[in-house]
Amino acid sequence: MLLATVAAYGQAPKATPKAAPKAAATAGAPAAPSGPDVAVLGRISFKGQAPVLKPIAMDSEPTCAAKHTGKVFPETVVVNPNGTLKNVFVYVKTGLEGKTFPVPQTPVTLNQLGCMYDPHVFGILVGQDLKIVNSDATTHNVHGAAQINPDFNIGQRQGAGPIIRIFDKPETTVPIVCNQHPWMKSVAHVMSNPFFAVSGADGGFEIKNLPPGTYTLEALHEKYGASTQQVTVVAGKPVTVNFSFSSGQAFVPGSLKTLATVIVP
Ligand SMILES: [Cu+2]
Repeated sequence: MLLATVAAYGQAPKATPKAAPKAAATAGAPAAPSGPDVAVLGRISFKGQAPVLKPIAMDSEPTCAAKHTGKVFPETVVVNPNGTLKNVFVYVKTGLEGKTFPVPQTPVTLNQLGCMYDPHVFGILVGQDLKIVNSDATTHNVHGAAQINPDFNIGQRQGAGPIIRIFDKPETTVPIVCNQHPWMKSVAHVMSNPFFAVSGADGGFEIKNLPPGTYTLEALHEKYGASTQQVTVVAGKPVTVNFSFSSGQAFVPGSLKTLATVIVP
């Protein structure tokens, strides 16, 4: 042992490669975790031609139009400047069966501002309050077009207090639309676990505090459908999982595509 150590010290020191300059975030560059609690991180790349979306005609609601400085586009497909896809919902689909998680006391807020929903895509736990706020000088009609949970359809006048809704069962891709303004759309994903994230303006996502184990992750996009990957999380070491969606791919409903990759723990 001692000899080996001496021999090792006797070797000529290897040249240390120069640190590469930090590159701007691109779809191909590895993502770096933002903190020690990040368990899974990655980026959603987008291949192909981004669809050309028409600006929303908001003339019928001048008070909403006045809240925007430029043209407003639908958020159905948002391709970021670095070639990644925004608003992709990534969550742990399998691997946590039988486990329960505390419901956050803080609500998820869905704001109606300038006749747009903010956020456009969000996750919420079963039993958690969804607080729907009207910040506009007009009446909205909040229609949660759920299939598994009860459908709801509630008018909300200017200045009215928040509407609180609670989802009873897990359900992905619940469209929330406004019957007054047909361009308004948000997508809710009702979860039984808190391990989810939405890709942002750089296409990145982070799932924090996921315990070690093997899981199926699913990435959901409202136009391009579902994509799944298996991931094994090891304590103290973030694992990178990148997804890719393509402009040419047909919509693949999550329930069909993911059947083959279900992991029984
Ligand atoms: Cu509305």
